[in-house]
Amino acid sequence: MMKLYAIPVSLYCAKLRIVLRHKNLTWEEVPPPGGYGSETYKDLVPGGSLPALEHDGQLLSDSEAIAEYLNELRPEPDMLPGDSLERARIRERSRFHDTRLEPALRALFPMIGGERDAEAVAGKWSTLSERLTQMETLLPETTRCLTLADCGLPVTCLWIGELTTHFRKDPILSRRMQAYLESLNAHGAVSTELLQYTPRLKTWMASK
Ligand SMILES: N[C@@H](CCC(=O)N[C@@H](CS)C(=O)NCC(=O)O)C(=O)O
Repeated sequence: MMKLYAIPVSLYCAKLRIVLRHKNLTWEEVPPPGGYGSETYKDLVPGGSLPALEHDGQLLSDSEAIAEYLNELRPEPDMLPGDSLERARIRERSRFHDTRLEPALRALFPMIGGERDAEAVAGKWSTLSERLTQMETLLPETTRCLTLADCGLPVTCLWIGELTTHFRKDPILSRRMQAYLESLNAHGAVSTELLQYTPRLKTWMASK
């Protein structure tokens, strides 16, 4: 059986659980040996990042590489459909999420709980809001099916909603984005993940 090295609250691990469920694959989820950031885990995954996937004696890291691997391993339902341009658009959107939007959200994590530098939060919040607007321009008009680009966004936006309350900000998820998220939530793989992830996020926030 496939082994997914993951921690419950990791956004990129949540992204892969959505792919795995949508593909109807079974997997065993285990914490990184020796703990998050440990040398023992780095012996397995030199970069030390989560998630990583062990399959057929091979170890793969990076959620995007793993997601594309799973899509080829189990071709149906195809999560990277269409002609070359459509597939490039899906990759473009997915990478924008991973390299621009999610890091802008992550930049706020050190500011959760404790003493708050309002000016620093405002700066990071404004960058996040800008990234979200940019992400919106990449969304397709219609959602024919769940694609690889749709698996990171739901949990990232769940975090954005949570941090909106935490930092007492005005909502930044536009109507268009909310409607898009609703259409994603119609997929069982997404709604199941959100259902299971939400209490983990609340517990993590409460611990800060
Ligand atoms: N681009 C990577 C990013 C993964 C990532 O940043 N994971 C976090 C946990 S959510 C992590 O492992 N951070 C610690 C590190 O990179 O050393 C991916 O998609 O897998």
